[in-house]
Amino acid sequence: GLEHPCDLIGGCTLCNPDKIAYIDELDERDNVHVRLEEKRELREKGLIKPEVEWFADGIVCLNLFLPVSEEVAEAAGLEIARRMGLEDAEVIHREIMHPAEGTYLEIKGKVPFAIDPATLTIPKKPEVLSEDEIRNFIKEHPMKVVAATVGEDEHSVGLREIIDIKHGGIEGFGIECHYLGTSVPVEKVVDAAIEIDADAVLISTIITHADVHKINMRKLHQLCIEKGIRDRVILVGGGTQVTDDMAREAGLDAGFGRGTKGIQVASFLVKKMREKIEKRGGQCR
Ligand code: B12
Repeated sequence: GLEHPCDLIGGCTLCNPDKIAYIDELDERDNVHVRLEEKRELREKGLIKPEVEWFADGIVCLNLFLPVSEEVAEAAGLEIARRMGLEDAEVIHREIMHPAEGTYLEIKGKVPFAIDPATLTIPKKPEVLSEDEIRNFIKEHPMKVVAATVGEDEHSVGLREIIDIKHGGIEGFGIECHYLGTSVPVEKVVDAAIEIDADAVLISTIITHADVHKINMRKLHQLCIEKGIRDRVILVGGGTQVTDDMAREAGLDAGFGRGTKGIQVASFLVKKMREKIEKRGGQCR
């Protein structure tokens, strides 16, 4: 069979851009051939530059609010854009919020540089297990988790997304979740984990003033050691400013930040549980 329908004609213009027949333009200084030549290096080396009108024209848009009148805001906005290194900056939209508040501006300008993707540190896409694989594992090895937002953190939405069945959370895979609520002291979370004999503890900590997220994660790890349950429970932290490296440094088994999906957390719990079972020679506990 054919892999692509266009294989029959030696590839379409998307598969083989050389097939594109450009219409000759009359202006000898500004035509498609000149423009393509200017950007040849970018195309050949796969460099990245923002674009709006033309390929790699470098155009970016800046949104800013300045607490001053419209005229002052416009002049200040253009100066800010200039100092940020934007070329050909112009104000493309202005909106007076309330005269007592200030002015919202949108500024368009160009960045003169391109980014070589080879120089970037690109985070690995988290590997997730299939829904069936997770559900089957949980059926054979039922898991219980305790979850709470800790310290003085009232931000419950993120953690609920990770747990709730209606948001594709871990409950949906058959994991039994005991949600303790918001602003729960870490001590209480650990007591609850002991009481229900939990396999994992999930804490959320979004408020991060004075590194309180790191302090709470470390406290959870330490308390579990003190109470003699650290080798039994999987500890997971999450929140907008939490990263996997940071959580592991604080003694937890994993950390999840902005944009996490329930299936990523369920996959991690299953993989970690499998590791534990293997270490115990096939025993769950
Ligand atoms: C809604 C909200 C509130 C609501 C919370 C209501 C509720 N029931 O949750 C209310 C009005 C109560 C609130 C109050 C405050 N808030 Co507020 N709030 C927000 C807001 C707008 C959205 C947060 C949210 O729900 N995001 C959506 C969810 C889905 O995303 P998420 O939380 O990041 O969660 C995801 C991941 O982080 C991860 N995750 C999160 N937790 C966990 C846990 C585990 C185990 C795992 C695996 C993953 C995980 O998975 C989630 C899904 O992808 C943010 C700004 C923003 N846009 O982010 C500010 C924000 C979080 N708040 C902030 C602040 C400062 C406050 C207040 C201190 C304000 C004040 N001075 O009173 C108070 C603090 C109250 C308190 N004691 O906690 C700051 C925090 C700054 C900081 N970095 O420390 C933010 C960032 C706003 C800002 N830019 O200043 N807030």
